[in-house]
Amino acid sequence: MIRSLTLVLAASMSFAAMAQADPRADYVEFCSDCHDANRLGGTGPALIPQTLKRMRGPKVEAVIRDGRVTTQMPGFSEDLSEERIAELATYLKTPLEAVPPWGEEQIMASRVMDEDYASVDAPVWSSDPMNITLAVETGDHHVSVLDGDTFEVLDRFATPFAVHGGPKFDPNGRFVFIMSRDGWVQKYDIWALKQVGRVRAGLNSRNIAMSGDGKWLAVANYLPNTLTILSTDDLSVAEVHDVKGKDGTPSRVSAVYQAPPRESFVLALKDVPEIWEVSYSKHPDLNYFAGGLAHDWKIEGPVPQDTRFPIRKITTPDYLDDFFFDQTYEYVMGASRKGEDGLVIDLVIGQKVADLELAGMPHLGSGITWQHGDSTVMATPHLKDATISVIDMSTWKTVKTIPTEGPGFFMRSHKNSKYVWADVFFGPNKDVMHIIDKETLEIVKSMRPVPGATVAHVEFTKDGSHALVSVWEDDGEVLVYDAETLEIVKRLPMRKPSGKYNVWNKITFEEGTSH
Ligand code: DHE
Repeated sequence: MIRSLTLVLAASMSFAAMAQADPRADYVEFCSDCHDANRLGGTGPALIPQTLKRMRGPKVEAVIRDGRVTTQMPGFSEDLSEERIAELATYLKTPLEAVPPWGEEQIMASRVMDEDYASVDAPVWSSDPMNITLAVETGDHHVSVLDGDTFEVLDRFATPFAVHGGPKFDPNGRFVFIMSRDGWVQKYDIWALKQVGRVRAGLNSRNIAMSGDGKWLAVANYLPNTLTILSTDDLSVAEVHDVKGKDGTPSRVSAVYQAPPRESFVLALKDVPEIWEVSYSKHPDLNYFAGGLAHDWKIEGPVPQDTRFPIRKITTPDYLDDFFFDQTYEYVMGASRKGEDGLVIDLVIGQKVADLELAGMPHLGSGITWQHGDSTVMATPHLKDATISVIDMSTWKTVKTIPTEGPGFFMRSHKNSKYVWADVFFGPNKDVMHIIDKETLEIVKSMRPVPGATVAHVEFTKDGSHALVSVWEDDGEVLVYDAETLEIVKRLPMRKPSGKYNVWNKITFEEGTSH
């Protein structure tokens, strides 16, 4: 009798424990209202490994337990035991069993154009339109619009959750497009200081690129494996390309860049050793091509005249995740996946033309160029190595390896400045900003403006007279430096400011800025 009672009790206890840790049921009960039944995001962000594995600061368990300050995410410590929280976190980090279709129909259904937006004939402010600078504040998902002369904040608007990569301006510098990791693209009118609309171009996206003519915005997606091309006018879908390598292997798109002289977008692919070039040239027989070569454009479908965006697929000797272009956009420098070296592809002939000595996982996307003696040099930080590589772009040889106080993320300069600014993003010296002399290629100063705080990413004003530096903390600030004396002249409090983007430097492809 006692034995059978014990068995019944044990069985019911283990049943209770199992019932307690049913993460799918917990997800439906506690998360799905805000994060969507499919975990793809609603008023809250998508809860999928692609997003969560990058989560810095508090771990997923801690956010479920305690919530997130300054957001609408509450804590669930009173509803869920530690065990259930841990199981729920594991469930959220599990890949989706199936990715729902996200093609033209779904993208168009997500589009919201603001009804209260009205176009204006001139800016509603009196600042220099070419010296406007945007500061992305990732702490509470806002962008501050700064007057680049007075550093007055003209507007502060909400962005989609978790903006990544540089916002892209149209060629007139009036409209700006901002992308979030959940694939939302926001269009904002700087003249009117108003959002124009939003559309979800992908489910998990990497970055965006603006066509040289300002008509198209390309969105690189991880989920699904697509490249979405939007009309910049009304955010409508122009085309969604399924991305599959020459042998049919589907691939995520690591990044998309614009190559204005070639009238094309260039894509870095994650899962196939190929570079893609997607033309937005309207030439009727597609014969126009900067290098005069059109024979290997792959036209999908039988009618070239109707194919707005023909694709050219170039096989590469290695997987290339990250790119840097020379000023002519003929040569693309790529970092190899192994992080041991790199190579140069000539886009005209579609062939590798040089190897690069680039150990330490270079972050080529933040590379910059400047004139050094008779040649142009390109400098890139490394994500895994406390060095900056300086490469001569005529010989592709590394002319200098500059030791730093830790691996860095971003670099910036300006043609009117004699210095390059390079952060130390990782490690104990993340509060250091190095100042490098562009002529001697030596570090001439290492600044620690806020000891212990991450100090990263620099942008210059239009004339290069001031440099804006992020104190990349929740209670952070943007420090405005006199770029000559290296003294702080103004401090602008901000919520975890990340990148800053000056209209003029971006639309003119200023040599000291990464594109
Ligand atoms: Fe970025 C730009 C890739 C992690 C902040 N980042 C870019 C670009 C690429 C890229 C390809 C250039 C796109 C553009 O601007 O159009 N970033 C990657 C990664 O592969 C990596 C290492 C890992 C990942 O999960 O994506 C990565 N990036 C980060 C971060 O952790 C950062 C520091 C914080 C964040 O917000 O996610 C970060 N990345 C940025 C910023 C830019 C950027 C601020 C724009 C720099 C600029 O000046 O243009």
